[in-house]
Amino acid sequence: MAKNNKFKVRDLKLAAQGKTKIEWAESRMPVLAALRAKYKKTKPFKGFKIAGCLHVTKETAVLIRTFIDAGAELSWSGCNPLSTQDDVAAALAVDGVSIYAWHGMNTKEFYWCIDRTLDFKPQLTLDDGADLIFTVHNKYKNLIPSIIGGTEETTTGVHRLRKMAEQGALKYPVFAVNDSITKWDFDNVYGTGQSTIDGILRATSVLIAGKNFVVAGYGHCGSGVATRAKGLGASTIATEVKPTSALKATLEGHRVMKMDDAAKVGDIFVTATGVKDVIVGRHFASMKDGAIVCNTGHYDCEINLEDLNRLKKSVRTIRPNCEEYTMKDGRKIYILAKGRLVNLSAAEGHPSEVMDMSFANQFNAQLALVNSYKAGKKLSVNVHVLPESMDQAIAGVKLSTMGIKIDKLTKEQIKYNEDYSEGT
Ligand code: XFA
Repeated sequence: MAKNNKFKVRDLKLAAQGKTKIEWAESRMPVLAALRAKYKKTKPFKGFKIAGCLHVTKETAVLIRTFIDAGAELSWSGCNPLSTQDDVAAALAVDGVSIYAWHGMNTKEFYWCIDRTLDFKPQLTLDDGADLIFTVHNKYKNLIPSIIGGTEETTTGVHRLRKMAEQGALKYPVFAVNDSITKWDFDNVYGTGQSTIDGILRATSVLIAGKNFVVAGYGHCGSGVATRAKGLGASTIATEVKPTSALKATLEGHRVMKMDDAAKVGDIFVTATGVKDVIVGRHFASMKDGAIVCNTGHYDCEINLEDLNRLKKSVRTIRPNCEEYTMKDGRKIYILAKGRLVNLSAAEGHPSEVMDMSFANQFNAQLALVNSYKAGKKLSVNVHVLPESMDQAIAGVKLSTMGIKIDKLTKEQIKYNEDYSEGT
């Protein structure tokens, strides 16, 4: 590849280390590898420019390489100043990718980077959090006529885009990658499930078996965490506000109770609700000596640390991401990662195997945009979801790379199903 790429990264000397990391992720992302092999010859993205605004991690680097092999031209920035892996960014820059990302950049720099990725007039945008789409809509309206469409990775981004579409403010079609089953279900249940346990273990190294493990919120993330904790031998307790979720937790073998009651018996607490003040002063006041408390929900306000600070006598750091609060009555309570997402702060977020499927959806969504453009079929200016058949295709490839074979419906079975649904 001709290396006329523009970039701004922290330190190019980190490139070799970044390359090793990317290769490791690559070996764990078989669905992207399959897409790469499939489109390497036909290059469906040839002549198309994609601007991306997505966490610059080793997994994203594998997605970037997949797009490049499929013929795309790219320009990339990170979508969060703290998620950029500087060694990965360096490896991409050395590899010829136009990339603007470094760890710890400020807000002004963040938008400067987005602006640079728009300099090359992309026809496609790829987002995590919709900042790129917003920037195009607010600042670079002139680009809109030549933009085919965009894709969005997260719940928050999709939510913002749907609001925009409702108000008629959205000016080009967008695929909500987040809404694919192979994205959000697997991210939340298996990604968050494992990485949360990973974070707790790295921060504390406690034995999970035999502990009363309290999970606040039995949504997809909470159920993933609870299932893993149970698998490690914990006695699991879920707290909920929604009857159907509470019932589900009960039937899946977890005890369900109010937080006021769970607070008295829990050894380890994980919040995964998305709302604030899940664990507050009165809960800290009734906790057992030695209780460990952490959060894996979207916000860092699920645990009320102001309340805890009022109840404490002293605080000290025990190990990275583990702070010991000594209460006025002498009990000790341990807070992990200052109440921020423990799976990101104390562990490494979603494993590559999980990102593999999320990013295969990103790839398919971008490809769907290009294919509809080539076919002369204009997608309506709205937030679209990928067809279920694409979810099934991704899951199918994942299974086959795992060496797992499944059954196929026979012609007779298909006919039976069709007759049945017609009500005959
Ligand atoms: C960092 C991600 C965020 C990293 C990057 C470096 C390291 C660890 C911050 C992120 C997201 Cl906000 O990645 C993790 Cl050392 N991810 C996604 C991710 N999680 N998300 C857990 O791993 C999903 C999510 C989150 C946090 C949805 C809604 C709100 C918060 C990007 C990524 N992860 C794989 C990293 N493997 C090293 O590529």
